[in-house]
Amino acid sequence: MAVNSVQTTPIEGQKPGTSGLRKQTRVFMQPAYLENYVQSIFEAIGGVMGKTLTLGGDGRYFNSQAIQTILKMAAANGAARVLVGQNGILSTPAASAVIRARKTDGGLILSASHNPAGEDGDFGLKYNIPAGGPAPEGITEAIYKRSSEIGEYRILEGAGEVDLSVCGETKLGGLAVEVIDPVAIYADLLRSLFDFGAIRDLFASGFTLRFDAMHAVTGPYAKAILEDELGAPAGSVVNATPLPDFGGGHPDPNPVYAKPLVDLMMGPDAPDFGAASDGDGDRNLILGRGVYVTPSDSLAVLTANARLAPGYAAGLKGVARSMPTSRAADRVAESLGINAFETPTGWKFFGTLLDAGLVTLCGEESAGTGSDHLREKDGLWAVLLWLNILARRRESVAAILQQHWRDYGRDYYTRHDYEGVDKDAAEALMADLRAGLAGLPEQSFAGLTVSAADDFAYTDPVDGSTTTGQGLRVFFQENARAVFRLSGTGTVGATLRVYLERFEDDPARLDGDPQVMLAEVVAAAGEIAGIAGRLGRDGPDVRT
Ligand code: G16
Repeated sequence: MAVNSVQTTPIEGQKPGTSGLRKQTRVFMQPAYLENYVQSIFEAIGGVMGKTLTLGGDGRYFNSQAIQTILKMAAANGAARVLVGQNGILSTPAASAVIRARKTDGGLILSASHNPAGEDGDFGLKYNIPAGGPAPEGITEAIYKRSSEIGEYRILEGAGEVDLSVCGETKLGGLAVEVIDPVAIYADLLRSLFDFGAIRDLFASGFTLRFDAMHAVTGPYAKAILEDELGAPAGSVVNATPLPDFGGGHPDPNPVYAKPLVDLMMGPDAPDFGAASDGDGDRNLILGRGVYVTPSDSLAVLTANARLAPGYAAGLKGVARSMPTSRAADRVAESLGINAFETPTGWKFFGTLLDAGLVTLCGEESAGTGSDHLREKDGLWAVLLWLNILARRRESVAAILQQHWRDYGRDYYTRHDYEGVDKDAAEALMADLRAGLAGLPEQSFAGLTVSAADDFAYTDPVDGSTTTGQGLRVFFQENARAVFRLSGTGTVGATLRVYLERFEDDPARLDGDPQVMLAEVVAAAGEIAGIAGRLGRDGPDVRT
């Protein structure tokens, strides 16, 4: 075995998006693409000489090959130890748990999250810092800068593949490769937060569950925790075997891509509780019999009820949500007298607030919820917190939600996605909208009058860093809001996201259909941005 310094040239476009670098799998498989990016990460964090890293991914196509390459590069760059999930698998929350529990010098997570997998799908790679969370913008910018200057990468030559199928330690040159159980550390952490006894009693009383792992990484975690440990009936976890192409599906847990689960929950044979997670296990979808809980409402309900779980019994320090997430959690925070923060989209923006002890729970409309137990959002954690609350309240999901709306009012909410649209057209739409923002106040659209409009900017209250251009907000006098943003996680064309909400506290109007209750806001947003004409689309591809 020898360390080989391979001459290379910069590859354009290695710019991390909302959450790491995501590209089509074939792009990642091009010669030197992965190697350039990994070397850029190593150099941007000051090298890995003598360091310990965590490594794992969601098991999608190219995961195994990429892991072997990264191990050889870590060895060649002088890393002391890499903790790698068995067979190269670690869900994103489990990777965060390992980084924190074993105090590694950060980690590399291989995933394109909810994006489809396979040779014709997507692949991704991100670096998480030693606190366990996604690298903040200062580091991702340094990685990108490095990738545009790179002249060589280092890799171990003459080494065979490391066997990752058995837990234990092996050597790769001077590097210790420690293959770890992907579930154990993570399950220990969850056990410390929730009343597993109460949840076990709930299942023993006949409570029924369907968890759809969507053939992605959470299957083994969900089976071990929900079925084997908590006693959910065998078969409660479906699509539990992770497949390299996620079974050809789109593991984004929303009402469109998790339609079979939603149909079951809305039908006569619905179990008491339904949930799903995404490709890498950090997102969640929550359903009750006959009811879909929006991620924004889920965050609010969890904030209001978290004290029922032992890990949060002492109360919450605060709650943070991304800007496009509805204001439902803010109302709960106000009534509890705790902090509430509004951050840009991207879990990385919660890191400083969590590290500083300013917030305990965080959530995003994009189906992410989590707490200070990790620095990633955590799909199974959200499911267990809901189960813990249900085990203590012994009411249905629908009853809990309705009571919540009676107590706090309801933020009707929907997100409309226009996927795979022409990039230039989408960028021009946003540019024109941005240019016209100042002229919007006092104008009326579809019966609603604009009260204010801006381009969201954020100054981190802990480290003072500033981020601009994070989404265009239009507020209406009628207690409604529309937000426009381009997705930062797609790989083809552009995806326009339009986030729509309206607050209602009339007790007689709390049970409406969001698409009906928001029809005026949808129409106003369409008019303001000229969506149909400019994008040539009659309607969105996804309504969450
Ligand atoms: C990532 C980020 C989230 C973000 C989401 C949506 O999630 O970690 O914080 O809300 O992308 O991003 P966008 O609207 O830019 O597509 P994940 O689950 O894809 O890692």
